[in-house]
Amino acid sequence: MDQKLDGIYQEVLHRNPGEVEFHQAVLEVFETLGPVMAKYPHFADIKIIQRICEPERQIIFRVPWQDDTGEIHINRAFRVEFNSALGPYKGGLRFHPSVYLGIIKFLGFEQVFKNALTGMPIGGGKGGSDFDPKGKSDSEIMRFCQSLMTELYRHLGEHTDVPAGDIGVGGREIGYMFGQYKRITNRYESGILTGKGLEWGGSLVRTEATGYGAVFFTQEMLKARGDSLEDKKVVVSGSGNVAIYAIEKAHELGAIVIACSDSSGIIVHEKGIDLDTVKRIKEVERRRISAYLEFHKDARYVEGGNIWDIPCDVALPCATQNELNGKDARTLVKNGCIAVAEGANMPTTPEGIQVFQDAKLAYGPGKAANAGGVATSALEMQQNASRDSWSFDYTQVRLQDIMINIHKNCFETAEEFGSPGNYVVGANINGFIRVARAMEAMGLI
Ligand code: NDP
Ligand code: 2IT
Repeated sequence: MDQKLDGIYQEVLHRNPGEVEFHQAVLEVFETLGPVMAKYPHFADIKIIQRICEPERQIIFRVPWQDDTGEIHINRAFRVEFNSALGPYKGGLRFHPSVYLGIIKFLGFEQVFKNALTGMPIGGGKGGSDFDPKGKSDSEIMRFCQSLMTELYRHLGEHTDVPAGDIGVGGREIGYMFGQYKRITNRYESGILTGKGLEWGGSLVRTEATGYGAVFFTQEMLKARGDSLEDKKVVVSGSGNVAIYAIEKAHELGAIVIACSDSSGIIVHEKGIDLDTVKRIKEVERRRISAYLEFHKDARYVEGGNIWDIPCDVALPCATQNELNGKDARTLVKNGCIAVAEGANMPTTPEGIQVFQDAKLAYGPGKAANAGGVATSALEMQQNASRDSWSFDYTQVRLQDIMINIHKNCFETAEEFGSPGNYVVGANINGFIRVARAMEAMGLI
């Protein structure tokens, strides 16, 4: 790594002790910024990198709530408003017991560059709570969301900070939070959250956008190599929002998805995952993926299995951070995998990324490959601002155009900076330069 960058990285480690995921996300970006420092030395003079690594604002608050038996619980919630050089803070809320400041900061940091890559007027932020939604009743989820919003509302605004969903936060939770915001403020401000229901300010295609976008990005990577998704065997980790719609689009484009998973185990169905079954189990009944066997006797369930052991042409990690390590990457390469696109945020460990790059397979990092979700959130904000709602087809075409553009920008930036075919370099540098230029123009902020 460039010596100046290494010094800044040491400072980041010192200022943010114990936040290992944040360190990992920063290091991955720094490892690609050398050529930028050489080309634009004045960015170092005005300390753009140090500023980008320090969130503009970090909010941590208590969320007390009562379960159905009347017992009181206390959770901790976060909103890290990372960078607003390009627009209001934008990024999801995650409810998962593993959430702590280091996770939210890694996600917020990634979000800054991802949002810049979309070319849309959105800054970067992220939030969430260590609340575990698993096994909770609807009323418990509602009371938790209401309690969280009772503090969060004062930090939001269509021109200030606009959250959305992430792990454990979908349409149901966004509804409860929007209702509480409206009640507290006595204002119907559609623009303060995205991922809303279609009847009350949501956008068509937002639910599908991250998964669809990741597959559009895969299609572009394959196209650049004279290939396509037609008849490709695909493996998708997870079975949540991103995974489900990645499976849907992959099937639409002629691929066959043979496996998906949740944190308990994996389902392998060689004749193709039946998506209606997955939607029913996950979106309606909120059960474990093992229930798939009740509907398809010819499928296989492996409790605690490793999905990356299943031979495939294309792998789409759509579950969580660091779910694919160096050993998994070597297995995929050995089994003939030609493309990996990250629907999840930072799912591949640094060692895994190195294996993919050494093997020269098409590897699309999350910042680029999963940007379709937040981009469609920005389309929802546009519709809200103009009190309009667009058709499914029109919105999907906008999403696809955005993904084609992100791919093109990453591809060309990688070539310009001497690493052809390296989408990590392309995404990091392209996103970084957009944010850095805006910060430079705005003076010392
Ligand atoms: P969901 O909560 O809908 O689904 C998450 C899925 O990942 C579930 O199947 C879950 O299984 C699995 N999972 C979560 N944690 C683990 C773990 N520790 N080990 C194994 N599996 C796990 O979330 P999303 O689909 O929305 O998010 C998935 C990923 O995509 C995340 O990385 C998120 O940050 C990223 N992302 C999401 C966007 C969005 O628009 N929703 C946009 C861009 C990125 P289980 O139910 O067993 O926990
Ligand atoms: O990681 C992400 O990009 C998201 N969870 C979606 C953020 C958003 O504001 O739509």
